[in-house]
Order: sequence, then structure tokens, then C-alpha cells
Amino acid sequence: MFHVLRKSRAGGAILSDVNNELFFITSNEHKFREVSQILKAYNVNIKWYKVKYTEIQADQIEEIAFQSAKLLATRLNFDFFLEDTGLFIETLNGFPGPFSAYVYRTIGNNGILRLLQHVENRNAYFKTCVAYYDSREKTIHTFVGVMEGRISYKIRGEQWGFDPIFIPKGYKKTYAEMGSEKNKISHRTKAIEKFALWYVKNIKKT
Ligand code: ITT
Repeated sequence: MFHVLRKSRAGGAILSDVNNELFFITSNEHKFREVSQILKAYNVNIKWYKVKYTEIQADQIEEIAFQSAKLLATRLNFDFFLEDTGLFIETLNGFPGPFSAYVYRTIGNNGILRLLQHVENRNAYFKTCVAYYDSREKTIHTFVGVMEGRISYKIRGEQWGFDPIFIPKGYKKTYAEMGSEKNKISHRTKAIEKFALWYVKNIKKT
């Protein structure tokens, strides 16, 4: 998806033109590691940029990612992207979804397993929405990736976030047990690959 923020100023000198750099804004080191790895295959190098900002609350992670990028675009004069991710559990009507970070911090994986105690329907999916800000065109582009799967009955593996309780469709292991194999198939990989293909075609200068 593509949104114009405001018209570009002809000839306006901007940092991204000078440096030709791409920044990934996140507070999460696991995300940064995964995304850097995925983008290597596309020859896209990124720099980690940490900045505090107030994330809006919304029902859709696409809206959260877009509004976050829009807010940061008023403060940053270079090309960047960020991403928002949620875990959506079918039997809980999509909860925690856009509230995933809060739920992880509060009840955590044990809390989710308790909510699903004696529940047979374990269907769930992860969704990531990447929002990229093009500082020259003043536009925001979004890219979505989804991975369906199910919630395990126990915590399995020691990776980050919900990885120890999520089993992707077609697999028996949790994301946490899969190690680096997660990065070949994950929700984040799908969203970042869509972004990378578009970025290499439309933006990246060699
Ligand atoms: P940002 O600074 O990039 O926003 P965050 O950790 O707050 O980092 P999100 O809001 O996108 O990121 O993530 C919501 C929650 O989902 C958060 O608690 C993560 O631990 C968890 N999460 C995100 N991606 C995940 C993944 O691939 N595997 C497991 N858990 C994940």
C-alpha cells in the first residue's frame, strides 16, 4: 500500500540522498538481527536507529505501523522503516493482536497458555506490517506478511517473545526450537521480502 504525505520539494537536499542509507527503527534487538539477516540476501544494508516515540493504539497493526511512520516522518529527514507485529489467536477473537507487546510484558507466554488451557482450537497467526518512509517523495509504503500456525501446549525452546509457544503451519517445532530456520519462513521474512523486492526495484541505488 502507498500513501503520499506531502509533495516533495524540488531540489531539496536531504540526508538520504547524501548518504544513501536505510535505517530500521526498533527497540527490539531480536527484530534487528532477523531483519538484517533477511535483507543480506537482497544486498540491502541497514543501520539500527533507536528513537522513543508514542505508538498509537489501534485495532489493526497496519494502522499502527503506518501512523508510527507518519509521526516519525515529521521528525526524521531520512529514509527509514519500522514494523509492527502481532500474534492473533483464533479462539480469543484475535487477541492479543495489536496488544501483543503489552500482553507479553504482563501475562507472558505462561499467561497465554493458561488462557488456552483445555481449549482444543489452538489456531493462531503472526502478522507483521512493515512501513517504509521515502524521505525524497514524502511517501509511506506498507508491506504485510502472515504466518499461520498454532499455539503449543507447553513452552518449548528459549528464543524471544512468543517464539516458544508458536508452531508454524506444516511444522512440528515451535519457532524457538527451529533456530535460524525460523528466518527462512516467518511472518517477518514474508513482509521484509516483499519490502526488499520493492525497495531494490524502486529505491536502491548501486
Ligand atoms: P518495536 O520497538 O519494534 O516496536 P516491540 O518488541 O515493541 O519492538 P512489537 O510491538 O512489534 O515490537 O511486538 C509485539 C510483541 O510481539 C512483542 O512483545 C514481541 O516480543 C512479540 N513479537 C514480535 N515479533 C515476534 C516474533 O517474530 N516472534 C515472537 N514474538 C514476537
